[in-house]
Amino acid sequence: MKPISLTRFLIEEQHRGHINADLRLLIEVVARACKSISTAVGKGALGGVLGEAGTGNIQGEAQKKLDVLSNEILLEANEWGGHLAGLASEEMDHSHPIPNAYPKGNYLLLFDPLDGSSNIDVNISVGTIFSVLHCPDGITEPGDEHFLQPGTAQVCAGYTTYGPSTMLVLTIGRGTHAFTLDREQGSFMLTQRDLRIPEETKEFAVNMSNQRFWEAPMQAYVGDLLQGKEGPRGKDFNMRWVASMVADVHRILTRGGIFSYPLDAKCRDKGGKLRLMYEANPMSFLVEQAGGAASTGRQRMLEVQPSGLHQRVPVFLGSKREVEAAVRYHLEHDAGK
Ligand code: FBP
Repeated sequence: MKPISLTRFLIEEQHRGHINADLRLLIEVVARACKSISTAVGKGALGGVLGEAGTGNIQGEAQKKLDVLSNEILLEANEWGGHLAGLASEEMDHSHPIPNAYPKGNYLLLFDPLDGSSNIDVNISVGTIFSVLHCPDGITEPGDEHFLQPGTAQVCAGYTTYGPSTMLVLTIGRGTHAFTLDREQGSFMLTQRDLRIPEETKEFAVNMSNQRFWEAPMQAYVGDLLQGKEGPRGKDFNMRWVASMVADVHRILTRGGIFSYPLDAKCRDKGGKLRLMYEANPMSFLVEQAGGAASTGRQRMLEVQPSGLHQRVPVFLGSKREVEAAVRYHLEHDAGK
């Protein structure tokens, strides 16, 4: 059967009453912005978009030119459409209310405009991650505090990965679906409906160079993985680490595995490395909708009550049984077992 377009997929979901016209339009606008980012990324050095921008963000990170360009593309595309009350981005200190010149809507959009920044200049897959929330009733000028809703409040989440092909992976709370960009037609086409993550896995993804900084339960968990079938886990595990969360999570949504960025002595004072609102929460919604699990190591990720727009958290997500195993090591350690 010929794949259907993202537009048709969303219109059919609207006809079934699963989304309204505003959310459908919002998703279409984000997808269109990602097509522009895909074009810019694809040009690489020929487009003059590689390298540092010479500016920094609130995370204290040096911004890449593509971080800034992707942020501008998403801002410009989403400001005037009339379906948003406000936006928030990894690259902006505070939330961005919709200018009064434009009509306002009932949704809030959060995004990491260019995930995997350390891989931009070396031509490895990067991506865009986004999350959609309702704007609280009666609020027309949302501030940062109105975005601080738990992951369970998300009405939509997705990411676009800019790799050998450009793919958009999306959930509106009814499964997780993958679309591939048909560059000739300029349309995202549905290529995998209802992705399912295998519950068991033999593949883990973590930055092993941080091992000496990990907590004891994480040391024990990975130590047992590395012992393979001679060890307490009774099976051999393979390791992968792309250092672009979108690419590592896409592999897991496609063939299973566990992704983790645990708490370690280097990022303890910040609460973790990865950001809750526009990295961990959208990825956790996508993973759970594909039959996987997502945790901080001690709590279901989607139930974390946010306290800040750029809050960081430890992340464990992927194959259900494996995430449960990693959590068990942490909870048993905390219980002094
Ligand atoms: P940003 O690039 O958006 O800042 O994201 C952080 C990130 O690059 C993730 O995509 C990735 O999983 C992780 O950091 C890589 O961390 P490390 O450099 O420690 O391997």
